[in-house]
Amino acid sequence: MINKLLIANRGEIALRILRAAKELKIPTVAAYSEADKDLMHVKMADESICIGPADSTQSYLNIPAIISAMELSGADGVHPGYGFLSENPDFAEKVEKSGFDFVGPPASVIRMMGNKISAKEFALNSGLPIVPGSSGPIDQDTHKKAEEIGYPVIIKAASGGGGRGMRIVYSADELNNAIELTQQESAVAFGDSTVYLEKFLESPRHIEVQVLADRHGNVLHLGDRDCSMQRRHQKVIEEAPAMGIKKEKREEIYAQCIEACRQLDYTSAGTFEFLYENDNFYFIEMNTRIQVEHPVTESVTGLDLVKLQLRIARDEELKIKQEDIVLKGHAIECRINAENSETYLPSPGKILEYHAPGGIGVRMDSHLYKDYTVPPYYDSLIAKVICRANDREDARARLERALDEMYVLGIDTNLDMHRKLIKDPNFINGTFNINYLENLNKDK
Ligand code: MV4
Repeated sequence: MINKLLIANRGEIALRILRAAKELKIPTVAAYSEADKDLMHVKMADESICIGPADSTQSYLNIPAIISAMELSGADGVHPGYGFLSENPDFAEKVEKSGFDFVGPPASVIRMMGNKISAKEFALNSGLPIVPGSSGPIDQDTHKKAEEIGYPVIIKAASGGGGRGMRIVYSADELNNAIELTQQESAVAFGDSTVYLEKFLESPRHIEVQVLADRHGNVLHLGDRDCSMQRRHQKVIEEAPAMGIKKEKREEIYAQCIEACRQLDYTSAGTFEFLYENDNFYFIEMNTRIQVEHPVTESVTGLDLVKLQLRIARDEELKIKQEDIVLKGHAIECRINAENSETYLPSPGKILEYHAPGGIGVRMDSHLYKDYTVPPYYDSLIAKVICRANDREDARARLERALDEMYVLGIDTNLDMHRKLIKDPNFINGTFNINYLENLNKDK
């Protein structure tokens, strides 16, 4: 039911969750680490409880500490946000078994999607298009399979994801060595040496489909996003909808995602991730959490995804039908990080002065305030600036204006990088893929 919600996260997403809970009149408990007592949402929550030291393994990743915080505060629901425990099936299971509500899909679904081989196998069986490759873990037939699909191929860890545990192989003589190295690395990193093989797509876009499902069998898609503008597996700019995809192609992939959700008994918000190349979608992973970039989808649908997640977790039935969801205009998000513009290293410290952009069509999700000190222990995301307008160029121009208004003094940020990037002719024209930003930085 959720009569009191524990927020098991920090930063902008914790504030985002707090705002949604407030609108639903759900009392909140902020679970925070020793380094985070000054966070905006900790001050704003009805209650707060310290769950451990700054080191996230002892606080935001500490399952017993979070369960205890629920018991001590009387919270009966928990929102994990993104990162940390959001896709940890053991945590979701523990919450379920304690009789509490986990804001997300069932633990069993999180577990299945956490294994990339079982996720792919499920996707294949449900009718989603997948990247050609080994059906299941690597075996004696792998060399034959690699010849068949053609080099380059990629070896991926079954327990990897988000860019960790992968190796590209350009020719047959490198294959065995690459398999062995990836297996060794995966064993160390994930405690699971299982790897699989796929055709390596050399210049795809990263396109994802947002879905939402309640506990009464209603499943909706909320359109797509392009997240190709990234470096080192960190998304930098995201937008909705993705440019230049034919209507029929879109409708086809949406229908396949909805069918997959039905077969999974999926609930809550989720995202199907695809590589997109030569007008074809290839499923790679499913994210079973709310994502950083959800505001671009909120901006074009007018829906509050976090509020809907909470309503779903309270067993409410979705009132909106698919035909009620009309995508309006275009939205673009810039991720503002506290980082050094040359080294990309985190740049924590005290915010001396600060101005948030505003005006029509501008949204800023941020926990920053003047005199707040960004701690060095966590992700360097300090703000998301999202602009919506009736078309992409107007949204882009609005973002250009909004970024010019914004300033953060006292720490280094990537604001200047964003100001440049959104004026880049290839960004303006939409001629970019997942390699674009990485290659742009190489030229410097
Ligand atoms: C790939 C690929 C090319 N071909 N798989 C990286 C993260 C993980 N989610 C999957 N990833 C990739 N899988 C095949 N068969 C290229 C990537 C990839 C990537 C994907 C999405 C967004 C950014 C990326 C950056 C580098 C590599």
